[in-house]
Amino acid sequence: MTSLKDLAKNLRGESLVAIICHIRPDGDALGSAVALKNALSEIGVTAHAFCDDTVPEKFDFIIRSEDILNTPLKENYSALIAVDCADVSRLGEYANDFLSHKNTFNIDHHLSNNSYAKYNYVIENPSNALNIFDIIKELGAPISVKTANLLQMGIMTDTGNFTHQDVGSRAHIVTAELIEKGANLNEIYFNTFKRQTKARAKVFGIVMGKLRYFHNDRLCIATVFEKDMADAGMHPSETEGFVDFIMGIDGVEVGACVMEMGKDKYKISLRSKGVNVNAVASSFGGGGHFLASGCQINSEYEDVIDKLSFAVSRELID
Ligand SMILES: [Mn+2]
Repeated sequence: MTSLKDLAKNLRGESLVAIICHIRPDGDALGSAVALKNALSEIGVTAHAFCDDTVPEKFDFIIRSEDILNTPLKENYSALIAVDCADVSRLGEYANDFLSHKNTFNIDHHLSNNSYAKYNYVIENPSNALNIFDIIKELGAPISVKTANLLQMGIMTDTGNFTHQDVGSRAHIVTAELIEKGANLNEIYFNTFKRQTKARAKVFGIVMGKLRYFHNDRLCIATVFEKDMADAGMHPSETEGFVDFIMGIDGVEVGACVMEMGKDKYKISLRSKGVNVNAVASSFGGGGHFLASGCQINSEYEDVIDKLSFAVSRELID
């Protein structure tokens, strides 16, 4: 692996670079890419940032259309830099550009990263923005208010606003410094965690008013019907967070959000406090992680609920 010193030295020697973040970009991917772009520009390295996807609307308080491009790489870049990508396929259409370029950098924080670049700087951290912070420091580039906010957004979104189990003191120490540089935690939290459309608020009320409980409340199922989404004008992607909400209910060990995706087609998101929901999802051809997974069941609604309830009951430990 490349040391922080060598990485900074190499970056400083570049003239025109392209920074690429992953598809389905989150706050850490966007914050890492644009913060590094700004910092490199400050020390005379021209940088452009790319993503092979559209930037979700909720980031429009900080990410402008010129910050992240979604165009083919036309210029003759001296280096390509992947940020927040555990695997080269996460670059989407840019993966081929990356693999055929001779001078590539991989800056990431995922344990599963498979070192796919010429220079790999992979440090396990709760957020890649913490790695970008170290690199900016090593480059000796100034941290503007905007850069401070971008890095702070990466830290807050990847740590679940400092609540994930892997969050140590470092995220807080760096945050203290970013606050001194002008980071506005209140604005970032509001835009990335709280803000929602009126349509989502409406559907949320309908869904939470009709929760179903099974096995002495240990399983709670929320159902989002197509008609409710259509009536309110809510996009299906806005159901993100529904299943997390029900995990806060007393007694609930497994939460399921059942989303209607067409006639007799249901997409299911599962969360758990200790029960193996990967096994539940796998029994329907899906999968994921032990405590968070997903699957699809194609059947009539009540049959879907029966099948799901039975599959969960097999994993519940007394
Ligand atoms: Mn990340």
